[in-house]
Amino acid sequence: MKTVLQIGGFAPEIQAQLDAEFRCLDLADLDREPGLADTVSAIVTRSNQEVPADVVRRLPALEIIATCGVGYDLIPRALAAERGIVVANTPDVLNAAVAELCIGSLLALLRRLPQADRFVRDGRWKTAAFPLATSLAGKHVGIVGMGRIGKEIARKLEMFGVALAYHGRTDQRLAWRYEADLAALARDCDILILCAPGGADTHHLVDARVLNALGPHGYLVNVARGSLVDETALLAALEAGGTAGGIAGAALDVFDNEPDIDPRFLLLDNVLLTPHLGSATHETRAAMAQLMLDNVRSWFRSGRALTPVEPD
Ligand code: 8YV
Repeated sequence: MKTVLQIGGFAPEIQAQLDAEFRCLDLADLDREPGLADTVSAIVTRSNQEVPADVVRRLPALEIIATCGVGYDLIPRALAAERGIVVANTPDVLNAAVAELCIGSLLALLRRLPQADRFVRDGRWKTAAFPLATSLAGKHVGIVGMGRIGKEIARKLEMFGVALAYHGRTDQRLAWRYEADLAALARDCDILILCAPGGADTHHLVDARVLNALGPHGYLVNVARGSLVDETALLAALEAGGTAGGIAGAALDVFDNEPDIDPRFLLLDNVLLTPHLGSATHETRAAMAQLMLDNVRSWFRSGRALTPVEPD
């Protein structure tokens, strides 16, 4: 029976399969009995859990790191590549769920649905009309990161009668306009949606310059990683709101230092805050965990993972 180091928890039905097929250890087991580290041939984890490089270095027999999630920014991939350790994620099975969360949050932000719900619950409808909001139809939407999830969002957004453009590392020659300059894209659009991978290459991709280009009538949606945005600049832009140097609002599903987000966000009425819900549906998380399991099984059976992360 292969030995697997588990970093992070899984639903009971997935844990039962792991326990039935592998000897599952956690980091406390390694600390308690260091010799066990030599037996570990796989790590199973979640995209929001860090896989520390020093843990990987303690595992001489490690062959695969399989994460439940599409993001792999918390996995030491350079070290894994040096050691010939394959990294496998769970792409595609969560595209629809993240796209739904993105568009649902965007609509809630533009039409101010949380505020409208509170308006009714507080009885204010009896004496006043809720203020007019902003339509999505006819707006110019810029998508940052036209990968699998970005394409799913674009395809769904086309039904809302928007003009789409995108920014990313390369022009993929798609039906939508490519903009190589992110600030130029921000300047040209009403809504900027972030769905690029996290990591060093995208750290603070959206900074004060990009936010200023988006402008006081612009909206930001982040369903990617908090690290894509300079949060100090974002807070300043949100606090300025519809005035010079500000942005009109943001829908944020990801943050620096989750779940201990900057308390300044809690004081803002022009922000929709969600707790990293992108893939958080029963169906999607079951499919992700199953694919993570199948990656490990496939590796041990055939020496190939089903969905390895392609080298940069
Ligand atoms: C969460 C995600 O990480 O897939 C990703 O990269 O950000 C989300 O799915 C979730 O915790 C994955 O288990």
